[in-house]
Amino acid sequence: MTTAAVQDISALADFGIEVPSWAYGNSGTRFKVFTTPGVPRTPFEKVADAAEVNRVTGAAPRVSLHIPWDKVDDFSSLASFAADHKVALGAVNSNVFQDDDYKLGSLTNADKRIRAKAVAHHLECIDVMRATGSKTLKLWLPDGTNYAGQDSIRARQDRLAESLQEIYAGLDADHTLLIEYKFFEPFFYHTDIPDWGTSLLHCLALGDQAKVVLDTGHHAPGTNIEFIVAQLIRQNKLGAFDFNSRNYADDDLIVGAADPFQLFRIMHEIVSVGAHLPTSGINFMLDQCHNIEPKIPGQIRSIMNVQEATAKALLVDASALEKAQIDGDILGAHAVLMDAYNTDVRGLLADLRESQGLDRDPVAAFARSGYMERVETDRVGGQQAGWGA
Ligand code: PSV
Ligand code: MN
Repeated sequence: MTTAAVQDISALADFGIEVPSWAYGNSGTRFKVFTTPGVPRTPFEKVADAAEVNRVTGAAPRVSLHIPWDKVDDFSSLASFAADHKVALGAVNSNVFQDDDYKLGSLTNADKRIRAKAVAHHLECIDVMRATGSKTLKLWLPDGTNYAGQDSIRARQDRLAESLQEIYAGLDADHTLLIEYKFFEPFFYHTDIPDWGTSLLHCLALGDQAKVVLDTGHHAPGTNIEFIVAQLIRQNKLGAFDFNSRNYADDDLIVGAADPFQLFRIMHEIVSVGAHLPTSGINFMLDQCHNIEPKIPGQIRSIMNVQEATAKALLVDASALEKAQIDGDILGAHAVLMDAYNTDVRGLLADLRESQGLDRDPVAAFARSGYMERVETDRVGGQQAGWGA
């Protein structure tokens, strides 16, 4: 069993999780996007909602933006609005998946004009970073083909490498380029960055400022994600997480909902090398949508799920585990992990929150605040934000 000596989860006080602006807008599937009273109509209102999540959890200090969904006339005023609400603007996500020009690809397109347009979009995102103070550009490449022979897989990799170099050359010295991967969708025969290996190869070719972002929903069923985490950390190439849950495909459900044990195993790899500490530079982000559940409470629950998995990982008795591993004590080693996983950490986390001057129960604190009732009354008229706007 875990002992009092190792029940120290205080490192969580400095563990921040970045939230996505798009989680607060309406979302759905290709079958239906449901509307919800009180949903933000502007990037400012999205930031205000995200700030509520930080207010009650004390653990969501930044908001990721998606361009052009979060385009505003004056990004520095969005940054000051965020600061007034005690949050900062985080990673800037590019978007090359909603323009007719990109039907046959963006950074990989055979047409030089379209490639240049996709590169220019990323340079525009870098300008947004300069205006908002963000240090991170995040690129998910939707490019791929639907039919064998449709385009040359090799030529597309060459064009991608060239386009990425142009984007990388536009970064400032303190910027990071995060390259995400996803095994399928929106195309179904081949994807140009389908896996962590391809992402890593491009990052290695680019240089130190390029790192891999691991979206937990972007793997085939049964993939051992914690293995990928360990590999990328060994190479100092794990730049960030997009946390969410998947049951079937890229479901974007609440992190830790589908498989809390997997989340614990991932956080164990992180904690075992101290990568949960701010010095690691790894950006722990959510990339989720809340199609049917209330959005702000959905985000609060997500933060709490990551905190619970991380707290359990912090409770792993590292020396007992190492001894059992070296001794070849298979069941003993496994038991050390399971003891930590099976510990109820909710009381410890509530104590930690109290010591930070927060409510012990962020969900109840938000419900009591009256914020939701207020925005439902105030936010009438205008166009509600949605995934894609
Ligand atoms: C793609 O599925 C992705 O994971 C990328 O991070 C996008 O930018 C994001 O989802 C949009 O929700
Ligand atoms: Mn993602």
